[in-house]
Amino acid sequence: MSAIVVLAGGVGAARFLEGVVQVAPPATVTAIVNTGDDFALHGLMIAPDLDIVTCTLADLIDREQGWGIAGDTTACMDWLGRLGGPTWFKLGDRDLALHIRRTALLRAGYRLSAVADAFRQALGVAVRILPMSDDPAPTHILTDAGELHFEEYLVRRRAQDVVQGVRLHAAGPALPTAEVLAALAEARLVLIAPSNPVVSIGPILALPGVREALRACSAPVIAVSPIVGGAAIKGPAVPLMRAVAMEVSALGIARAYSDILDGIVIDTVDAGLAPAIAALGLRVTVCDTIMRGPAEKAQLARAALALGTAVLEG
Ligand code: FO1
Repeated sequence: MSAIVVLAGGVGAARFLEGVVQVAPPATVTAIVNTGDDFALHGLMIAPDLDIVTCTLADLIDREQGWGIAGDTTACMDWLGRLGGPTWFKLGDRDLALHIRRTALLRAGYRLSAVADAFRQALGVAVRILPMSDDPAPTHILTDAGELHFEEYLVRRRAQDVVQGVRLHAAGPALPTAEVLAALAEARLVLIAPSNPVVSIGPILALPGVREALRACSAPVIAVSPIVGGAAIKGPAVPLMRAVAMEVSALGIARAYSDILDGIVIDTVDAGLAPAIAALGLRVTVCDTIMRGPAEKAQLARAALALGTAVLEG
């Protein structure tokens, strides 16, 4: 049974989870991971956020990039390019093994949830890793250059296009898995990682029943703001938040989640926003939220857990 459930995107969430597993037994932690970034390339099923979370917790990640496998080689990618294949999304040789194996298992009829569980076990990760859905749920970005898959917008076109809107679950209706809904119902604490609220957490919350499950669950729901001093710690949160009329601040994050949230952890540079957040009826912890190394990751996780305990104690 899971004590702590973390809603997770990619790099920021993976780093936060590294903190959570320092302050809580890893086997009591469940990550519900965004699959809106998933896409097919070279005929392979790529699941960036699942792989980033799994490989970070397995201590295999390329720490400089935050994605890909440390020390990976590029022989296959070099040859794919030579043969006229797309090379804009860098897939190392070892990384490719994940996509080849995932594709084979999915084609053999396994659910994405079963594949994610097999991978985390094979790589020695004790945290339970749940894809938010087994259904395709791609995130599309509406831009002045047309409608693009999120990875095309972010990586291929380097987030240069003017964002006009965001289309979640662009392939049609997607459902949360039974495991996701059960984890939320059984949670003792739900944490929303410092991930992009629009394209990382947004796709999870937009699944039918998830917001309702979070409102109904007895566990405190605590977010960590990914916006510090009006800027994103990483990635294109600013244009994406603006495109969906979200204020780019820790207050904007609190407002976006206010129907499901009990408390939020914000950075010391945003201390001035605490009274306005408290006025929404939320508890606020103000602390350093920049995760420079293991100690800061643990400190941030501890702050989120302590806020959850404070909410429970009233
Ligand atoms: N991000 C990039 O900016 N460029 C890449 O070539 C790239 C390759 C890649 C391969 C595997 C993987 O799991 C992630 C990868 N990412 C790459 C990261 C990814 O595009 C995003 O950071 C996430 O989707 C956002 O969470």
